[in-house]
Amino acid sequence: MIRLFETNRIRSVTELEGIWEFATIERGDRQVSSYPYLLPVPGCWENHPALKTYRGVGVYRRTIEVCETANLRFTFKGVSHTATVLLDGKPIASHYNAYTAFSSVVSDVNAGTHELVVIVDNSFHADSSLHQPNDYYSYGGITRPVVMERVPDTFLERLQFTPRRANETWSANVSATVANVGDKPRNVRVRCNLAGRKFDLEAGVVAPGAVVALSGSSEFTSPESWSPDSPKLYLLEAQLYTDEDESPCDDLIERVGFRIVTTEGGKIQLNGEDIVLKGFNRHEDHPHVGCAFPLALMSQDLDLMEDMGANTVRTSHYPNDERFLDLCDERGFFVWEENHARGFSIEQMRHPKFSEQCEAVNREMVEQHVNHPSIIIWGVLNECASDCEEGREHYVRQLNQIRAMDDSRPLTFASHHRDREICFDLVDIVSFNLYPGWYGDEDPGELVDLARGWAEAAGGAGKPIIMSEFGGDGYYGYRDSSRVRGTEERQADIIEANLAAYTARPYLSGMLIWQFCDCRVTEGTGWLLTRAGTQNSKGIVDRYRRPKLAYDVVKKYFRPN
Ligand code: ADA
Repeated sequence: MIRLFETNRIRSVTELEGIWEFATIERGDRQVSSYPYLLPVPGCWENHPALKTYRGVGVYRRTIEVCETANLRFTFKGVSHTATVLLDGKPIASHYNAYTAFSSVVSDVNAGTHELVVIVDNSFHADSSLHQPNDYYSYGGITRPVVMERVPDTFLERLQFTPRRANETWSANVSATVANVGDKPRNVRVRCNLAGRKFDLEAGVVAPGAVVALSGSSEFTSPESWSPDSPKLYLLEAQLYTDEDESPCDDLIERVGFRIVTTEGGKIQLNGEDIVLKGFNRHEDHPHVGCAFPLALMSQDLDLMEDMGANTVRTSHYPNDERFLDLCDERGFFVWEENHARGFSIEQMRHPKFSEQCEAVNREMVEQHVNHPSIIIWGVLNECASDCEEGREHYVRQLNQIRAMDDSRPLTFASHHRDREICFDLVDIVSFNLYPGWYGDEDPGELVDLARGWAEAAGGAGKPIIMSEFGGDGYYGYRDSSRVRGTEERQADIIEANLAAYTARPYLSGMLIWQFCDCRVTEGTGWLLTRAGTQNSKGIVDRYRRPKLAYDVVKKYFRPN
């Protein structure tokens, strides 16, 4: 399943889901003499018994049937983590980063059988600055859906919808990116249909091999707004016309919601009303599927979070599968989506590819997910070097990049630098990762009051504050009345103390528990990579989603009635 709604009525769309052939190869090699495995796509190769800990290069192969000559557009929603795609032996795309999609159009593919090959590398190779041995697992495989579309020479690449509200009137700003893979310039027009209203975007000309962005807006007197209580969604249907043609040659449908997010008076507002974010950090990780989640397991995670009374999920520490975001849109569940970077020191940020790879993931994250009403915050660079001038330059650049693409959402980053932080002036929301009761024995209430002072002193005065991470390990099934570290009892005590303190402080705009579920971590050396059981065990449910004792504690605070 690609999305939770139909994205096209005119364009033909085929999902290349199924069983692909697979072989492991040496890095730099391209010759495969046989494919000994049959693996599901989407899927992680770690789910095959022979590949449970395989880190390296693998080749996926399948054939596709084309019934008449056409331009084919291949979209990979996620390949973990470095991909090279070949059609009939010719490279057509390459991409770095597991958590964003990429596409490639091949013109005039003849009728007949063709071979599609994807070389996938999940090794921590020298060119990889963001996928590093870390406190989560970089799986291997084609982990999100693959889509094959037949597109005309001129087609709709993407739509961007921004809702605005002034004096009780809503307007929609829409921009359509039109691509031309043909050899002639084209006059192009885009007609939109949204909430029962038809409107045209400005017309334009798109040169061969180029893209053009066409924009327009329309007012809406009384659309139903999107909110957790009433998550009303509308289809934004766009049709593309070229030259003087009377019928559209292509279409694209997005699903949107009317809502605005503001940060005033030290609070976060949705449609003008103050909100408090109560929820979880979540890794896309499950022992049965790795990071390649089917809809049923995504939906189960949201059911569990909602059962505990949560209203928010932070996609720590990378952009998530868009079907998960679709589910959040439908449920009225808030999302803090963040780019891909966890815990990098200034030395790691000096990696020659770091800026370029961050730029790409930021651009792709915003372009691909901007239309989800559930995303109310963009985040960058979790726990990186925001305590020094050189690190600050990265924060400035990345926050500016995101703001230039989307000025309708507040920005933040999660800091663990306490009173050494120097970047709070750059963001709209101040967020702290502090672990009272786990990495230190401070009192959570006293610590958060102190943190409020750090925010004020470091450029965060008057801004909303979120406790973006807190928690402690609890090994599922390890129950003991001694309540020693690692017992479910001790974890429940830590969560209780933290939630009691934060829910009693009206100045806080959010509290996000680390973490929803236990997650697999990279095996290595050093304290981070030698965690017991090769997992981060701070989940309120374990990797199989079995509730620990802390589950009911969360419920008590997040869902008091
Ligand atoms: C950090 C980090 C998380 C996780 C957590 C922990 O705050 O952001 O990814 O590693 O600590 O469990 O220590």
